[in-house]
Amino acid sequence: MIHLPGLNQASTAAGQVDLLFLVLLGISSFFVLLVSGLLIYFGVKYRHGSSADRSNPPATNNFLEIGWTVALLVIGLPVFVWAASMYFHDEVPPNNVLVINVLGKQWMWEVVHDNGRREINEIHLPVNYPVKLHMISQDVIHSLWIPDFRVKQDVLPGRYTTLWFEATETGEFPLRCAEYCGTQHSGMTGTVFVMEQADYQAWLENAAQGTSLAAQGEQLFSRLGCAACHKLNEQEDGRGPLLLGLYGRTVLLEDGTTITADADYIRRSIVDPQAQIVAGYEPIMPTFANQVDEQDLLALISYIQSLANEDGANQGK
Ligand code: HEC
Ligand SMILES: [Cu+2]
Repeated sequence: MIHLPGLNQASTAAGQVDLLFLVLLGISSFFVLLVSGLLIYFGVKYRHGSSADRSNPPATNNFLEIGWTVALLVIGLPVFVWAASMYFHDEVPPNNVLVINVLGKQWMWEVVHDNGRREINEIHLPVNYPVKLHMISQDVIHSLWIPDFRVKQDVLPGRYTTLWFEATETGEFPLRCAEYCGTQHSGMTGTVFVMEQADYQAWLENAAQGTSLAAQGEQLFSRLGCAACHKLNEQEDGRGPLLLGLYGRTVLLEDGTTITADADYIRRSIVDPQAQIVAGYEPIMPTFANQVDEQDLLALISYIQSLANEDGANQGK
């Protein structure tokens, strides 16, 4: 496979991205050469004082007009279809994906694994296994970029974005912020450690930190008094809806619309509960925006996600 200089091709997407990039570069170069070549040729041919024939300039040339329109269409559409299908592939992760949470803030990357292990400016992950980064910013817009994987995604305040990839080589790869985010933006760098799957498991379980994200969420859930309104079994009647099996379910809202209960919805339900009221309930839930930070929100979401519904089904993140 063709290689871009200075970069590894360390993910399943990298070869495709490079090929597309080189094809686009090739097409552009061809037209740059064609247009500038003609420019120089005509410049010389019709220069002041030359004996070129200027008597009968053509007003239209249908053959040329149709020719270059069709030719560009024939070149452009396949490139569009190709790039679009790559884009869809890069947007939709496979089902068995490993989720790793990433918080961007001025000026570092904070990484939280589901078992509670944390790291700063480092992401450890397994080779040959699909990984999805579940990301949010605590302040301004950042952008997580792993050049050797050819993947990049904005990290926004107030909304989760995701980025998935499958690393194909073990080793250390640079991690960058690709969105100017303040004075120390250029220092917002780190390292991705791609490990053999067994080594990764060992690394993950080696966490002395202990408590899983869901367990931290459970503690928060009782400390913040959520349980006063949200009961955890069908028998008890709470003032708020039952959260069992909420994750991934379709929720009917007071205004008649429906919404899928994903991480964004649950996050919004906690920081801005008045924005979307569940049908059949009073808008009495207070906002917790000043009592929780993004880490707490990840923990609460992870906890709610772990609450399977009655028949034990759980949609997964
Ligand atoms: C004063 C009672 C009360 C407290 C305390 C409370 N909630 Fe709620 N909550 C509600 C009510 C009522 C609703 C439904 C109306 C709405 O959407 O605001 C709701 C809705 C929700 C929803 C959306 C549920 C669905 O079925 O779509 C989530 C998620 C949620 N709350 C999480 C929490 C969490 C987490 C906490 C603690 C940090 C909490 N709530 C604290 C009353 C409460
Ligand atoms: Cu940044």
